[in-house]
Amino acid sequence: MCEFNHGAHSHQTLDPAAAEMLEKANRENVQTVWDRFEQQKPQCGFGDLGLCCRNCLQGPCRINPFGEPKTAICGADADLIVARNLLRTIVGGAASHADHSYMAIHCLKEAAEGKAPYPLKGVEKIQSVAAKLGLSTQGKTDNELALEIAHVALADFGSYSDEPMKWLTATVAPELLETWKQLGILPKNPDREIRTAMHQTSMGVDGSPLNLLLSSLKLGLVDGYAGLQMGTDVQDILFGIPYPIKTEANLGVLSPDKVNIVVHGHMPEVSEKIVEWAKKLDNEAIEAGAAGINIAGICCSGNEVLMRQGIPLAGNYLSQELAIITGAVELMVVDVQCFMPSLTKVASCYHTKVVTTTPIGQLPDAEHIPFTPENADMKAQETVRLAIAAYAKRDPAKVQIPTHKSEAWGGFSVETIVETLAKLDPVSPLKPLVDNIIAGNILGAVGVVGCNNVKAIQDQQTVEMVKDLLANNVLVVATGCTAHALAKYGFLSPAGAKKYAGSKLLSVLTAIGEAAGLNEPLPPVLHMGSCVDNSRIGDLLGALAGYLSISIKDLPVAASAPELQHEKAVSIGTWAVALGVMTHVGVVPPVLGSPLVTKVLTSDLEGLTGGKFFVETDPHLAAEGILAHILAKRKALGI
Ligand code: BF8
Ligand code: SF4
Repeated sequence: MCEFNHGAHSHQTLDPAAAEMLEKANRENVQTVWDRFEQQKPQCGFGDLGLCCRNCLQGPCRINPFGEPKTAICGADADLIVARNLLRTIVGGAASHADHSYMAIHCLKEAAEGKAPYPLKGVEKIQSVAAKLGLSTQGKTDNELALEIAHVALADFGSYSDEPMKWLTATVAPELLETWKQLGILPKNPDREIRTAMHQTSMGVDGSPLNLLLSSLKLGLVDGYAGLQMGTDVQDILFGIPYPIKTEANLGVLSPDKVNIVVHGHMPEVSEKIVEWAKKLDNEAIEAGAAGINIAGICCSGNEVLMRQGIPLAGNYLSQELAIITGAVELMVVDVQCFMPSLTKVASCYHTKVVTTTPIGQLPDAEHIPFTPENADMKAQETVRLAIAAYAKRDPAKVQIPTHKSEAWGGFSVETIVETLAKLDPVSPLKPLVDNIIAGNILGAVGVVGCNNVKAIQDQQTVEMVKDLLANNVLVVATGCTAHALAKYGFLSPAGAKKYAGSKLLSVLTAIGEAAGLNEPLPPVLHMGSCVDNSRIGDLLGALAGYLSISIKDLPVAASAPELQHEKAVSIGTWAVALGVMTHVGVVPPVLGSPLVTKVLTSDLEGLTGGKFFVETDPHLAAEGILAHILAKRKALGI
């Protein structure tokens, strides 16, 4: 594995720390995701266009976009194959998010019943979620109420009625519900919708591309409410509502003299316990000759512990192998989603231990330490002690930690944003924000979210596009690996406001920052959390639309995933367009093989929900398109 002969090709990253580690990987003959991408070239054109089907054993079938065959063995054409594949992609994303939130609900139930060692830290959230769900709170303890909330969530997963999901109907405005009802896309039990969509896309069932596209919207709503919304609500109850907190980002956060543990994946049930026990076992690390224990985060686990604990970010999706290549990571603990199967191979070149923790997320050469809500304390101790033991095996000759790191603020929950704005107007906190939008000081707002994708230069599309948006006085909120990307270049810091924000936006950020007692402007990009926390952006949009008595689709806002890679990013995007938000994607999804599907997604959809996809791989043109959209929405509002 450490004998990989790198050819002469340039690595594609904007991040100087990543570039430094890629040179190290070259010297040490370690293969990375960029090398494997090169080996995959040229990627299959049929797959790229969405024109390959393997849904039955007569296949694989391919449609030739330039001639024959125009139909597959069973008679499916390009439109059908692309629409079926798209729905299966969205099912993959929705299933990942729904399963993630189900695990959190299970943990909440065990915790509320006193069977799992998680004190419920989000007491205010218990009250607000109970109110949203219409639960009576009188005479109930926090634990009793939390248990009732867990049961409402579980009832959605166990429902056999034809009623739409309770969590959805309790969250969104009646007017949106009506739109979705008219379209026939209100999801029932999320597990059932996932099953039905797999059935619908199997050989010889749905032959209607348009019907499949409507189901795609429905599965987008499964993602939005059984995944994102439920996940965030439940995680806030368990671990607390995030509040602004300062930290640092990029590989420079790794410590030269401490035991470095990297948390990676998505489940705060695991990462929070690692943080807790790392603090408690710090002395053992000192006894082992280290200066203590340092935790850093990759991907969404990083975002989760950043928001609530101020843990620094080591890097986003494409940097996960590079963290190990520093030679300074004793242990990387993963749970579910977005960890590369290559991690153990990279780790085998160093002293790094890789620990898997869930029954469905195992790696053959990793140490498997199965976490459950009940045993989490024990398993977290075991994991942290494994890291301490690994410290003795660190090879100083192989250690090279890049110096790059930037100040980054995280933890901008909706609760925090409203509380901060209340310093300006205690009676009507959203008023100052809306007034500034109306006055044009804030031109609009964009949620920039999603991943890295090895097809794009790491972080570049995100950074270039966000620079253009901020310069044009557009406020940006970010989640997921995009938040990491922006953190690395200073966008999540007050200094970033002075550097990147247009003058009008800067004056608003400064006024809010001063009112909040910061003596500095707010960061121009507000870090709203992990990918499930995109629900927070949905909540904020709902609140703004409600305040103005208009629909979300009429707001001067947009969403963007400049470097998406995961199925989850596609399902989140589909939820966003169902909400009525124009959603930019900077990597072309595999739909271009069907002119019909492409047209529906990028144009016709607007007539149904108000939202649509906007595909643009050039970051400056993407920003232009988004700005034009925001200006058109402003014009329609008469502002
Ligand atoms: O759920 S942004 S690469 S880590 S999928 Fe994955 Fe994409 Fe990162 Fe978080 Ni979201
Ligand atoms: Fe081919 Fe149809 Fe089977 Fe797909 S379902 S592999 S298009 S025969």
